[in-house]
Amino acid sequence: MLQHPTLSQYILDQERAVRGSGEFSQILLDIGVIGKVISREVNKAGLAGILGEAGTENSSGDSVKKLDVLANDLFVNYLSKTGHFAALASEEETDIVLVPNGEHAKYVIAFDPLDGSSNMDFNVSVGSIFSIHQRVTALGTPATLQDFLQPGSTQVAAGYILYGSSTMFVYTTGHGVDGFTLDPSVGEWLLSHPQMMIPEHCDVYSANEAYMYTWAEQDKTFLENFKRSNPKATSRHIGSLVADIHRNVLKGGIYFRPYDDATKHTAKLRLNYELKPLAMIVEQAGGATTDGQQSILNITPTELHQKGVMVAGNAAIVSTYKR
Ligand code: AFP
Repeated sequence: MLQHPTLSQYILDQERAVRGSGEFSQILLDIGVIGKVISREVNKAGLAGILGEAGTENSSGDSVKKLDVLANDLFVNYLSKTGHFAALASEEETDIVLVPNGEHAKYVIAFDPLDGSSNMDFNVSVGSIFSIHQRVTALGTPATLQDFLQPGSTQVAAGYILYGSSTMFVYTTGHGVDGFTLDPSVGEWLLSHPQMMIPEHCDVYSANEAYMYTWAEQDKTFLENFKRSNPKATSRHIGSLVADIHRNVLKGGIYFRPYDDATKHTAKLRLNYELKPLAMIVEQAGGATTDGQQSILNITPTELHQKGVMVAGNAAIVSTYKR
């Protein structure tokens, strides 16, 4: 039955090849467990109206948590108990969360537990995103905000779980990008997309063109040039970042999110939870990312919840975007 290696077989093989300690394998397996639980909850979200509205009580009198709250609680509670992390940062939490007795743990993790959750009610794909760094503060002391203010280039692993028509776990540890599909019948992640690479051919662009009227002139020109120079250019924008990036990595495409309002420099996407990890995936899959001046991976955040812009996808096209 299992022609494809499972996540644990694959990770343990990789770990043996580099004679690792096994700690990293365990971290990825833990994230895989969280992904399976969220996948189960997302799949029955449509039943919320039958079993009880989120935020209320279900027919059995149990309170039904909103899915983004549930996903956040799961990430925080599960990862706090693994012993691998000194602190966590979530898109849903105001400040970093120190792990009790985590002073001797080597890593910190930032995550967006359920990105695109405003799409949930309409059965549109959503995703969880994570970014892992080694601490810069001394082992034996509590982690601090400083541990999260590191550029994406120092991430030791990053990835996402996409809850779509099937559930996929896609990650990189800096040696390419591997994708696993959840076989719900046996509850296993199976290696379905080894060493994902962005195809060279690129017809797709993903942009929320509703904001175009407030874009800078060069942003409008960039997109116009892309369309004009490619007669097959076509738009695919889901408005759920993980799904947009995933499709573009597999099919070839450009994700285009400049400042929504160029005069006010308003941006929506968060560096620590969305941009850094997804930029690592795109670049490890042979693509490129930029904010118009430098790779997204070279930006050092100065605030935990910092927002930014991103153009990501096929390297030849991304390299032509300047701001
Ligand atoms: P939500 O989690 O609030 O749905 O935001 C998701 C998101 O950050 C990202 O997944 C989308 O690509 C982006 O917002 C879409 O936002 P716009 O509707 O402003 O394009």
